Amino acid sequence: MPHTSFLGPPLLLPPPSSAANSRGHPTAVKMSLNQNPITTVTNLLWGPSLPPNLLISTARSAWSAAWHLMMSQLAPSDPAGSYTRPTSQFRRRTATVAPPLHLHLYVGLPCPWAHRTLIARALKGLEGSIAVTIASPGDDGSWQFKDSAIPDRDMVVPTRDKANGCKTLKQVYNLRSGGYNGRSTVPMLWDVDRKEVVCNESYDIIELFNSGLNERSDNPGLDLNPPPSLKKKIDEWNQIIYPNINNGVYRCGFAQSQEAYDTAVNELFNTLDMVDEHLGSCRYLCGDTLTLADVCLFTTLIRFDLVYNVLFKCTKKKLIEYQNLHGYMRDIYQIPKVAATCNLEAIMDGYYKTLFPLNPGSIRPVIPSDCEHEMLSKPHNRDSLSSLEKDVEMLVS
Ligand SMILES: N[C@@H](CCC(=O)N[C@@H](CS)C(=O)NCC(=O)O)C(=O)O
Repeated sequence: MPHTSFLGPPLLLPPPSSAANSRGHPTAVKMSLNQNPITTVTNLLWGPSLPPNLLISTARSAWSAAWHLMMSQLAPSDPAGSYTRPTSQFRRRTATVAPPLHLHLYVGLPCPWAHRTLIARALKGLEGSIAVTIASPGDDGSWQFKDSAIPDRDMVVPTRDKANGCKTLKQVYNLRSGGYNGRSTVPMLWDVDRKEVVCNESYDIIELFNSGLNERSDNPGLDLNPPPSLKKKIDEWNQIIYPNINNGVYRCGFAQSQEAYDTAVNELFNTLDMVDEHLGSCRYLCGDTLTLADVCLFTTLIRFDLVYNVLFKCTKKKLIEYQNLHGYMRDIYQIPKVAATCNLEAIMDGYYKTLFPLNPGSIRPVIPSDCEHEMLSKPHNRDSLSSLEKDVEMLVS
């Protein structure tokens, strides 16, 4: 009895009128089994009278084994089943080395890490000096390039590879001298002249965009990482938010054991509760000034009710139930140029249609009403929490 949700009612529940055949198995089961390719095979192997429970337990074991195999490739885990994110291979920790002259940014719209770089690029006014190629998720989850069918002037949309003319991101990584065997992830910052990966770690890239390219920036006065006292606060927030929220939602969604999920989900919601309370008296995480820590938190929040709440089982609360966090998210969404970096449709498609082990039917749910642009554009009334107006003016300039 207990497996009714796995293969669905036609296989499992004979209609009340079904009669038993000569061997005592319900004839209705045999008829509905014949409509299903799996059961056609089982009929051939074992005859029409295979007990449904055996079919179900076989399918369940096979799916479970396949699921663990697919998950181990999608999301490496430790022996306890907790997701362990692979480290980025190309870091750029030092701002003392002069950045290459011609930089090109590769991103994908569903990716929260890549989204950070699009926001920092927009706020710093680097669009004119750093071109961007927007990859699309392929069926196998790897990044590919194709122009969007529907060009949208107000919104970032997928593009062909504008720097190298490649078909896939893997091909771009392989253009570097020495090739590449690691994961081809976005964001990736590319040195156009040397044909080399500069960096594929989002935080390093946003730090560089913030302070390393001011002579090429249209908004050099904006500092999202101001020293000295705020830098310490920013680091402190990042150390709380990265493991528990940014990566925390992935630790929920990619957990491969109940214990791993329970730990991740508790840490996620305890941290959200704490940040929500903090934002009741502060406009941004570090006070009146928008910082890199806010950019990093925002890209997870904007995906929360859209994707993580359902697909990653972050179900204890929806973000809309957090009054301060939701207002804070709307506040950042409404900063000029930020909304154009949030392609909500592409975000939903990217998660629901490509994370096969989590959503094998690839059905994309309807957009939740609290995530629509109209809702995100509603007044946030958080200006009153801000004692300094100058930073906000700087963002709008
Ligand atoms: N630590 C990296 C994480 C980047 C990352 O995981 N990107 C994902 C998309 S959200 C990716 O490109 N995955 C492709 C793969 O693993 O093959 C960062 O923050 O930049």
